[in-house]
Amino acid sequence: MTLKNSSAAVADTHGEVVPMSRTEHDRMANAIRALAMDAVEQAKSGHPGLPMGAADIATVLFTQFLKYDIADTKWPDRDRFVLSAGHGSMLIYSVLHLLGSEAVTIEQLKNFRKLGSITAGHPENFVTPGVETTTGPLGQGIGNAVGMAIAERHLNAEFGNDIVDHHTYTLCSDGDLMEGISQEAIALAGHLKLNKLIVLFDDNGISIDGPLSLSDSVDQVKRFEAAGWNASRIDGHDPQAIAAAITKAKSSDKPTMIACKTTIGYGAPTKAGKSSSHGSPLGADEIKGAREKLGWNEPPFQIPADILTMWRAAGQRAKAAHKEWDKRVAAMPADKRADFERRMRGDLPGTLNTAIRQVKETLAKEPKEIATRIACEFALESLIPAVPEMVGGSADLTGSNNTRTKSMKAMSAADYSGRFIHYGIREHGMAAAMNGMTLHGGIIPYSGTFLVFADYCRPSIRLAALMGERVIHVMTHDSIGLGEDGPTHQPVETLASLRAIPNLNVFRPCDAVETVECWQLALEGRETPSVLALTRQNLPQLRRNLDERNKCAAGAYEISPASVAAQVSIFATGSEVSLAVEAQKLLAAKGVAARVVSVPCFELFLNAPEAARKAVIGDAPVKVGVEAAVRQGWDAIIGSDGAFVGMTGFGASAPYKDLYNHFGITAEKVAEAALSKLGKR
Ligand SMILES: Cc1ncc(C[n+]2csc(CCOP(=O)(O)OP(=O)(O)O)c2C)c(N)n1
Repeated sequence: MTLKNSSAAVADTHGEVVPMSRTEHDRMANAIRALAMDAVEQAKSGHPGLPMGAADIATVLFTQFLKYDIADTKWPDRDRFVLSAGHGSMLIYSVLHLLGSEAVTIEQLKNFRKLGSITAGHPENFVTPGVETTTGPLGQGIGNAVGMAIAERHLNAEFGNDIVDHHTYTLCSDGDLMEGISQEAIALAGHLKLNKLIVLFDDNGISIDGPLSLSDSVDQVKRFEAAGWNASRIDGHDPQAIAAAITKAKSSDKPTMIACKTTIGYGAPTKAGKSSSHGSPLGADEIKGAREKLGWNEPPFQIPADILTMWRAAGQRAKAAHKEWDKRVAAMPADKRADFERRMRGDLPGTLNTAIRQVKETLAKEPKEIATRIACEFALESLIPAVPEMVGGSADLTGSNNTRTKSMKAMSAADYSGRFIHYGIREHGMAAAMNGMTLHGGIIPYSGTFLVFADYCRPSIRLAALMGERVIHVMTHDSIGLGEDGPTHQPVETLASLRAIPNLNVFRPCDAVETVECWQLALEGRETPSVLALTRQNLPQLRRNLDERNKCAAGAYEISPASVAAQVSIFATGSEVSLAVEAQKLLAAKGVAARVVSVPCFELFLNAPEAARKAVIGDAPVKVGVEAAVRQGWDAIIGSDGAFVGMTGFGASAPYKDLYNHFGITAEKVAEAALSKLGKR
């Protein structure tokens, strides 16, 4: 593509690039600037600086490059655009409106940041059609974009160029690149040579506190190059330079970062280039001055018809490509097509239930005394062939997490078809990339790390929960039961802190059968992320009879009934369930009838109808909770007068059986706690 001097370019409705004058480009970009400053002014809050500064980049990208059909924002082969700097949300809302989004109307822009509008303070993918992911916590967007680019390459390897062949673009600010997560994301993308990933860095040198020189002196171009990227610096207000850099990036064999030098708040007479334009309304006088400077004479929220026409044409530019793609999908072999479409819808294959049943049958025939992490691998041996969209991984703990089955090939730059990702020691980058893969569609990602490192993933897990994304985190070594590695590695508060996240299912299975049931629930949790907390140490198989029902689906159930009316109910999770069953025997020997309830998932249990919950909690006068973790959260089950056997502080380094004795988490102590509540001690 060659551009005439002093002209930019815009695509016609057939997707071809035709010359556009610089004046036309400027007016199109100014439409974004005007909408952003007017909407922020009307809302009396928001961030005008970024949209005004990055308007030229967005105009070039959306009018010349983005393969996008505004009429079908879910088209699977569209290019993805991630506004990593979510505070600049008015950029994406303005663009969606200008492109012709039916949802993002001018009324919505006028209601920016108001209750019930689809133009929230930060972009939310579950609220605004056309927004690919929820951003705002800086650095998450670039992490998601890496996941989307991984998903694209993986599905391309499976379904071919005709069906999956698109780019992922992300606009990042200084803040995105200062966040630690960006390093993990960049390093992973460079290593995997994700050449269809293009980062547009809004290099304006300004953050909230003032000039970046207050806190940063990184050479971002060198940094990206060191991570295996192409990187260059351009004038972010020169449409030709932007177009040339993107064109070059598209033919690169590496991911590309384009540092676009921009002026924050471009056009504002006194605030441009200053942090004062970052995050507050410009004010009436400044806006008046900006209109004059930009030569924009329209009243607020009005776009001249010719500019709107050009923008609307850009919204249609990939329509023909979309139609061609539809034809290619229609021509696919029926089974391949059905598989592709099923995966993109997020439906599970019918083979899943067969696989689950097989695993349960095997376990009923040959019970296994194994750690739940080993049970996980055992389940995965059947699940991986049955559910082709599962893509696993580990943050450098593959052998400990047991997330890789024997047949799984590693994904690499040389072969993206591999279904196991060596994420490296990058838990946060892993969790953000998994969110991106799920958002892309066609993949169910699962991870591996130690439970205690959930904290390193937490911001991304929280966003997965907010967005309602099916990502599955396998987190092993889930208590003091990991033993000698000691308190740095022994989670005590982690389960409680994860349970505090709304819409996150935290599973802690007690044996091999519960492990496969929890896997099934995690896979079926279409709009809910899951954590599977698994043990390092072996556990007996308590569930010995084949039961086709998924008992864990209730969140809690009676695993060992009392022989007569129970005086004591013992509630436990994971490794402590077998200990509770031992305590039940000790109590029986003392003439006290107890029942044991396994609680593999608090969230499912606490969300169950009240009658079901009451039935499981039962009416035994004494309730005891057992979990090798802190009590927080348990009162919802055992009540504030219930007894709790668990941890009150950090663990220690020793063989695990010694630790259970040392911290008093034993069958004897559980029995003692029950007897004491009964007044028998
Ligand atoms: C993780 C995280 N920390 C802090 C913030 C609050 N915050 C919003 S924007 C911003 C930095 C603004 O600088 P920059 O990223 O360069 O954006 P620009 O000023 O160019 O709009 C900060 C600290 C955030 N959104 N996310």
